[in-house]
Amino acid sequence: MRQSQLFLPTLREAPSEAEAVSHQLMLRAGLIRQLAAGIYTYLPLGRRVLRKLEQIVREEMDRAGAQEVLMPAMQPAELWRQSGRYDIYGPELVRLRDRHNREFALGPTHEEVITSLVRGEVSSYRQLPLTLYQIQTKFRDEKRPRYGLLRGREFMMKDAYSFDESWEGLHRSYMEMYEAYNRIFTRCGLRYRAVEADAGSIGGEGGTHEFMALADIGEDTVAACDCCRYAANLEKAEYGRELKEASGQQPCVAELERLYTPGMKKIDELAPYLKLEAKAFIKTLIYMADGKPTAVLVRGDHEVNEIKVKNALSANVLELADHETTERVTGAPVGFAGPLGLSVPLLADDALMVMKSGIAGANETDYHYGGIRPSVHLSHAITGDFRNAAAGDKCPRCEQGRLTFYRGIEVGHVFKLGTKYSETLNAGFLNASGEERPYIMGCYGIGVSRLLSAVLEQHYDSNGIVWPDEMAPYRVHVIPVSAKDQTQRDLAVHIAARLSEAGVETLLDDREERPGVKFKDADLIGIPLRIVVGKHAAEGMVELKRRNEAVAVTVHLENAISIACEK
Ligand code: 9G3
Repeated sequence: MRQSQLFLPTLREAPSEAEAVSHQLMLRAGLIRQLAAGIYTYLPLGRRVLRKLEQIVREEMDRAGAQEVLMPAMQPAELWRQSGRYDIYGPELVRLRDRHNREFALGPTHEEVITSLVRGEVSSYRQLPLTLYQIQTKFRDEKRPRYGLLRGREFMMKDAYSFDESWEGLHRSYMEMYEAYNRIFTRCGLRYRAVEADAGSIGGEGGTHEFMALADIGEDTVAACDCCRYAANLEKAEYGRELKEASGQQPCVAELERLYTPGMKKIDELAPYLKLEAKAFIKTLIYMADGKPTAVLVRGDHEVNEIKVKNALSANVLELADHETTERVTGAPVGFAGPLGLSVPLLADDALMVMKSGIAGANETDYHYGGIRPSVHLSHAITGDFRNAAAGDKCPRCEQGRLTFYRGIEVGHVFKLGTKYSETLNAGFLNASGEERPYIMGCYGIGVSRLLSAVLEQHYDSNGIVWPDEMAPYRVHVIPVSAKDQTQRDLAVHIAARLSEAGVETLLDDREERPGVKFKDADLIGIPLRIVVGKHAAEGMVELKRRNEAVAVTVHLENAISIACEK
């Protein structure tokens, strides 16, 4: 491809609204342009890379025995009503009416569609197992689309669905997909962890795994053991129980002593003021669980895990109470809320209940109580695991290692659905004994466009993108140094022609630009191998440089061509 013809609008600077590195690089390297918030056009270079990604996904899905289909984006609302999901999803589900005023949704995912398709065609156990997949545009009207393709409103997803006659069959289909995901992310050159996204391990009923690309921009937190392979989304991470009281000094205050703490609302103000660590405090948070005020108590250095609280209360909606509700329930402003004397249910985390004594708000402005002994003063509380795992906690699996935290970008998510959709959509088959049975299903997603951003978050340097070989838009970048020197231009054209004939994807920088501009652009778009045709062109000598190496070597053009043709 001649770069003078290529629609490649590079930018010197990234627009200020691009915060994520991958977003900045995609705009500067002319991969995408925004049409509207969370909605992007892929320019030629971006389309080439996205296609490379799709191809890796396709090859591994096919290798795993899945078959590619392509489903519509327009989905009849009736299907979503049958599955009971039409009213669960709010503004995130893009809804429209056709010319006959019939209701549709633009597909955010395709469980209903694929199940209704298979329902009509697969009626015997002999036709199972069956795994179908597609690579297709999804629509989710995100409240806050951001970071370019990392969180878009229209994005490319590979979604696969497996149909089995039994749970054992599902475990096999699930493992096939799990291993295919490992191959895909490895081929993309991605640093990632497969994390347990809920307590069940891969063998348990239900259960899901998320594939997290390690990147500081990631919105998820992964708790991983520094000793065994345990890793979990922080939302669901467990930890080894510290059976004894946390070590550290005991606050030297009398039982239930009132402490004057003027204006001290936060533990990180109180702790230095009282010369104590955060773990000596009791944090009291007032939540509304399905509209009912509930106090949740955790140790001062821990965070409430709202999913665990929600599950413990079997609440549909759980949210922090607003300030006036907190004041009404506790009689004091937020920073002075405490557990004593409350008339609402108390949930106390296990780690708090083993404290010998703690300090908490006195439910009175500017006052705290010291010397609270949870086993005595909070004996009426509902106790349980209500906190997030914390860095340094014991590993819940091997009990030797300690948990460390990473930020992650969820690029893949695999689920054991069981009969969740086959029952509501009345979709099943006749088993060997002629009995009606619902399909046992799994579903498997990869955010293909998000994966592109995740790879970029891990593959750049101060000069721009450094593509992994399998993802690069071109394999070789041929650059004549002087646009004026006919010898250099001719040799560059010759080399590019030889490589193209050999089937090597090649970009020839034939622009009338100064060398500095050419090399800056070459570094920015990050093609893995560069052949520079400079002052030694007359002797047939060229310079070879890999994008991820600093040093360049001078070789004869025939050597350069054979190196570039190596698979
Ligand atoms: C919706 C909307 C947003 C959604 C969903 C439905 C996420 C929804 C979960 C999944 C599960 C799996 C198959 C591929 C892998 C993920 N956001 N999910 O169901 F209506 Cl607006 O999509 N689906």
